[in-house]
Amino acid sequence: MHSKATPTHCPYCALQCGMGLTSGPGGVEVVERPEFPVNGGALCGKGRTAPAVLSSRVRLTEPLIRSHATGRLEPATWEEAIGRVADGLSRTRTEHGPDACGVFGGGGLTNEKAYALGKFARVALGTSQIDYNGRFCMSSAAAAGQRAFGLDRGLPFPLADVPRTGCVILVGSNLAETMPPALRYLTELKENGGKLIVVDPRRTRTAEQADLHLAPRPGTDLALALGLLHLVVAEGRTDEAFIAERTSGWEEARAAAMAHWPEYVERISGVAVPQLRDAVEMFCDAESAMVLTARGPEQQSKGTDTVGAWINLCLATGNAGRPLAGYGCLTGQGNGQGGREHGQKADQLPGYRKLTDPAARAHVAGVWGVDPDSLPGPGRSAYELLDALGGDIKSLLLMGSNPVVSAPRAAHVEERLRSLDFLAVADVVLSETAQLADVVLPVTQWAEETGTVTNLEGRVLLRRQAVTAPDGVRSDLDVLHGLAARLGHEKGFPTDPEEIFDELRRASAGGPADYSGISYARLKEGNGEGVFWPCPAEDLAPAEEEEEETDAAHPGTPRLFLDRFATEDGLARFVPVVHRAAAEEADAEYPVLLTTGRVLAQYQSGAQTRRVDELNSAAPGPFVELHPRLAARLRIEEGEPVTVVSRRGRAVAPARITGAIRSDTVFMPFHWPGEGRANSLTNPALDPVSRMPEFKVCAVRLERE
Ligand SMILES: Nc1nc2c(c(=O)[nH]1)N[C@H]1C(S)=C(S)[C@@H](COP(=O)(O)OP(=O)(O)OC[C@H]3O[C@@H](n4cnc5c(=O)[nH]c(N)nc54)[C@H](O)[C@@H]3O)O[C@H]1N2
Ligand SMILES: Nc1nc2c(c(=O)[nH]1)N[C@H]1C(S)=C(S)[C@@H](COP(=O)(O)OP(=O)(O)OC[C@H]3O[C@@H](n4cnc5c(=O)[nH]c(N)nc54)[C@H](O)[C@@H]3O)O[C@H]1N2
Ligand code: SF4
Ligand SMILES: [Mo]
Repeated sequence: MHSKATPTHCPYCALQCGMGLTSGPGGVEVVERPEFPVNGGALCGKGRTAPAVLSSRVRLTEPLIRSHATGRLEPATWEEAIGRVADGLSRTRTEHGPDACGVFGGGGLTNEKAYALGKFARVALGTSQIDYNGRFCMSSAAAAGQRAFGLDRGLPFPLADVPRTGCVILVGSNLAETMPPALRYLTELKENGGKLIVVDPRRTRTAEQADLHLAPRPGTDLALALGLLHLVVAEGRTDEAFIAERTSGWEEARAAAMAHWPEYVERISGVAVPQLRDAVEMFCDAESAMVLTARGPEQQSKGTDTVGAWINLCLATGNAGRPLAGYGCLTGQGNGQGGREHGQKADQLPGYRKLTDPAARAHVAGVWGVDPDSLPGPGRSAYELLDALGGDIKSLLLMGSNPVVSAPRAAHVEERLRSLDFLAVADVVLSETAQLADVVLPVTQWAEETGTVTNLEGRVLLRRQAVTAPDGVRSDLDVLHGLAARLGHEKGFPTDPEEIFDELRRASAGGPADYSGISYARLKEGNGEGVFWPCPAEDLAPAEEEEEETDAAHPGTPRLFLDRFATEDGLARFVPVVHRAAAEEADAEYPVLLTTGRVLAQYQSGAQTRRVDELNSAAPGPFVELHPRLAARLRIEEGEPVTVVSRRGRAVAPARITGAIRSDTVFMPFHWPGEGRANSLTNPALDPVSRMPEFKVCAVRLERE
């Protein structure tokens, strides 16, 4: 790497690619950081162009307050803005009680911010009503991982293990577009003679790499996984020794799977029986194998059971709890992993502790210096919280999300946001959600501040400040500090990220996601390759002893479950699951299935990437991807605007006709607001366990403009 460059990490996805930043006359430049192991210097176009969003031309540089006189957002001082937010929240609290204040966070926030936000909600506001956008992301995989293994860490092994296994089933991940530098792990897998199976209703750039591509109807992965398990049993390819020694609950799970005959699964999923057999053969012939899931199977109203079925397949074949084998989830957002561990989730305290566990409450309350009984109980999940705005939630503080674009049934969510007594949004840019706010707080972003993030492997990384923020912006930590002070909490909300991290270490000590042995000093060591949690400290008592700690320190845990699973008895739990239909199926009125997802050059709600010229040229707007047969039947031509109608609303976007999608399904990316907003259509049907909305399947009809 360039000697003057600061080593840091990309602002966007969970791969958290290492990059270097230099500041020169031409502005901030990205240089390669080949020594960082996860991406080895490679970056996608989003990461390469990320400095464009640092520019004052596209971002917020002063607080805004909605004027009573004009109804418009007008520039204000920080003093006024923080005062207005504190007043808005306190008024709600006085008039309607603390639970009338809502807080909504994001999986892109650093560990320090996520921790401070959770503490702010529970201690400074005293509200139970906090959740975050990660609920829309990997919550089903997290719930299934907890249920089966007793612990949720997206990948229980480093990505570097992937090329060394024998077979990978990649379910509903388009990582060639969503984590391009990670594609090299699959390329190496194939070079090493390993097999790749991709399960996706579309023949994506990722699916093109596969030895076998299974293209199920959206929403039928549960049947598919059960059908594969049925065949594994029928063909005598279970690993009985592993099942006996390392698992519990097999008889019930086996019986449930046996009801899923291959022919029945073919009828439900559209995947032909010979393909099911080929998949089982590839998977079972391999000495070791992995199943990796992403949003395809997870963002369903049965996502938890679906991931559970894929885990059962791993367990039944002995592909878990040993090297180069296992189930993993490819988490999505920059701090998607850490963001779900430290307390911005409705039911959770730092260190992945449960809010309902008396011992956890006592421990964290001790660190926070409050009475355990003063901590509220669990609140609502993300969609339920958004749906309650204007009902019993009257004010909302939102940090790190843009639900006007990204929430399911977005027109309804937008209407709920508008119905609030008071909305405050902290953001880098004037997002579609910030545009609705009473107060907008302009904050610093990635390269302008230091903080830790935990990537999809469970690797805790230090993302360092590399440039100075423009005048007029403050960090999210400053915002929380200022608000807490006005709400009567002068202490407990420091602005220095390292100070917060040291508190987080203590709060997480002894919990499932134990960070107590990790320090900023340690994260700076070597190539900055980070430390995998859990990483307990031998003795954390004097928190300042980091320097000397290094020698005897716990090495961190790159690979989980090798000796035992994290359940009470150490055994992995099979869960008996059976197929069920999507919340909405195609019918005469809405005969086509809609699925949604991403394109390479845009990120999420697009709030950041839609402000980068190069990315807009590559991906200028929404589209409706449909098969030539469907297009011919409806007489839709390439590029022609198509109206897509669901029970929630309508959206219009140009047709993109391709043989790479099933003919009963259309696909829309969700990165844009306005008339092409995919989330005007999506179904907020929730998974009963994870409360994940069904982004990946709903019923629609297409109309020509
Ligand atoms: N370019 C880009 N990269 C990103 C992001 C981004 O917005 N843009 N976001 C980041 C985040 S937060 C996340 S969560 C990840 C998401 O990463 P991915 O999960 O890879 O992304 P998606 O495009 O949402 O969905 C993946 C695939 O699921 C398929 N799919 C749809 N329905 C089904 C189904 O019913 N079953 C199966 N098996 N597959 C289905 C879609 O066709 C799609 O190809 O990406 C991260 N990286
Ligand atoms: N139809 C459909 N909808 C989906 C999905 C799908 O597949 N299909 N996927 C879902 C998934 S997986 C996800 S993760 C969500 C994501 O959807 P969103 O939650 O909307 O995600 P972002 O667009 O990343 O929003 C982050 C916001 O925070 C701002 N921001 C960035 N950094 C900071 C910071 O440090 N502090 C503060 N205060 N703000 C910051 C950004 O500018 C942006 O406005 O979308 C979900 N919605
Ligand atoms: S793959 Fe993800 S982390 Fe890497 S450069 Fe692209 S957006 Fe950034
Ligand atoms: Mo996500």
